[in-house]
Amino acid sequence: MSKQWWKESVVYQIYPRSFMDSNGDGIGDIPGILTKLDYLKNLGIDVVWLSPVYQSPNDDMGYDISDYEEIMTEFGTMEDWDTLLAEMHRREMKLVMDLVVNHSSDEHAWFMESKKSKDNEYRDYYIWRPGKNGGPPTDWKATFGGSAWEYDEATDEYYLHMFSKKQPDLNWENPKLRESVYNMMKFWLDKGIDGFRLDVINMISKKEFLSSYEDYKNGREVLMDYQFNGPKVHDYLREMNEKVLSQYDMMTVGECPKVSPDLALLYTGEERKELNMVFQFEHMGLDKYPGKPKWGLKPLNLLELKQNLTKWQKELENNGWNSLYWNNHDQPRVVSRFGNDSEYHTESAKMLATILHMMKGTPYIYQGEEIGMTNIQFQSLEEYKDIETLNYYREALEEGKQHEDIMASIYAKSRDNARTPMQWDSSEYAGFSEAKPWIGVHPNYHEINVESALENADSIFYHYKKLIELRKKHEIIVYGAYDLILENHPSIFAYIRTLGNEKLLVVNNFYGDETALEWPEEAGGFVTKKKLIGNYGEESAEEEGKIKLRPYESIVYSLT
Ligand code: TEU
Ligand code: CA
Repeated sequence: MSKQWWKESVVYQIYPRSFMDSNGDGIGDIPGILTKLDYLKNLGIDVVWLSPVYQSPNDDMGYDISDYEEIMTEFGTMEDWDTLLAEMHRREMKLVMDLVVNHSSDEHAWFMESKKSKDNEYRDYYIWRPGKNGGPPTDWKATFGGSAWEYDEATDEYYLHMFSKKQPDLNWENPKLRESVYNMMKFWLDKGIDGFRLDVINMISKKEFLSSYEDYKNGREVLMDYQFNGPKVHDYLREMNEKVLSQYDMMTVGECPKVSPDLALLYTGEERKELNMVFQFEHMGLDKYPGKPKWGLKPLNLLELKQNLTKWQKELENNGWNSLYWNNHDQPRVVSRFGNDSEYHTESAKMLATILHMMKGTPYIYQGEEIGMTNIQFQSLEEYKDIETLNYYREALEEGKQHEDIMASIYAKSRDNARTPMQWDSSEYAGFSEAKPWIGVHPNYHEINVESALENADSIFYHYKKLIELRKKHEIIVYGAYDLILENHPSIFAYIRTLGNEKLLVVNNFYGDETALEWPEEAGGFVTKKKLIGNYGEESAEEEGKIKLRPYESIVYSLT
């Protein structure tokens, strides 16, 4: 297993629209990000993953790109971007950009050409099919609802869009399209970026077009799988690696919904020469019903979470590399989702952070996670901006669901939970903007904000900062072996890290009831024991060989 800078890094994801507004239009922007680089440096961040900042009509908030080589006007200019990169590199921070090439915007020049005529030279940059029996080629559904096919009258054909109809899927079967993508990637890499996060990259190869759901629902394959891990995805990624990625000192993390560890190794095995890491979603699916949409609320079962995270730790232990995350711009806030954002807000946020950051892999922190930002409950649907949320509301209502039940699902799972403005201080609009922001600010910004976090030595911020410092100081955290202990304990998540003759014992009370455990024999035989980090100050949690854990208590011991 080779040592790499991206294995030893901590990544911070910025969702630019909601991070910092510098010019008083209520929308975050690149000059705003510039003013916060020292904040990120203070936290200990090595790499920033910047969600898309390219020209976009914002049908899907920038994940619908109309010009891959121009900065979105609302976010600033290319000069602003050049300054951001220079200022990041000056602080020895790296920049990873978001690569969204499963689809473009329907306002991209390629699509404007493609839809002009069947023999246009860009026609095959996208996936066009004639209709069938007076309807779409197949009865597939798009991720954001509705049919995955949009009819175009001018050429009497349908085009495929796995997301919104303003996000037509690119045709990766077309070598010209692939070359255009590779040239665009080189444009950004030659400007000096340090990597890419590749959006839904396991969808770029489509499995053969079967006539309808029936082919899939009748046992052939789970319906949604037709989108993922198609027959040529590895051919394309090996070609991308050979033509682009291998020519730069960079990192890649591919977003791969529905991958399992065995598939993840096909994307990230060092010998595969494809990607460095993937974002997998299995742990993000444990509070929904299997094979069903995320809106069905199933309580999290800690044993399932322990088993799933351990499976990923073990199966990628000697090859590939785990990405470690609880949050991103698509996921609800973890302190509300898996922790306790009321009476044990600080303790549970710190506990969740420790569970993740003491594991083997590259940790990703999503903006606001480091100060314990929480889910939001907008009182009116108009305050929600996310296309996925709004489409869900409408479809669920049409299916006869009750407003209250639909809102309960939206409160728990809407992507807008992650997209409320970053809370910098207790001034109006949380210091994010001088103007009313594009989306509502969480009313708890008076209590939860960066300024108060920086003034409080016991804040969640300083817990994250310390976790990052520990990762830099103790090689065992990056490269040590992981072994789950107490696997059947219903409320304790505990594991051991081992490197040479050093061990770490990581114990976490996942819930709000006091609990205790005998000192684990797997953590025996040590000469010295030192508490590296905890979330209840300094007083000892041990009594006669037992570790007593208070609500959400989390402790890491170093044993040598
Ligand atoms: O998300 C891919 C994806 O699977 C999403 O459907 C996500 O898992 C889901 O919304 C969770 O509820 C990527 C981007 O992260 C997302 O923001 C984009 O909307 C999507 O691709 C299309 O580009
Ligand atoms: Ca702005």
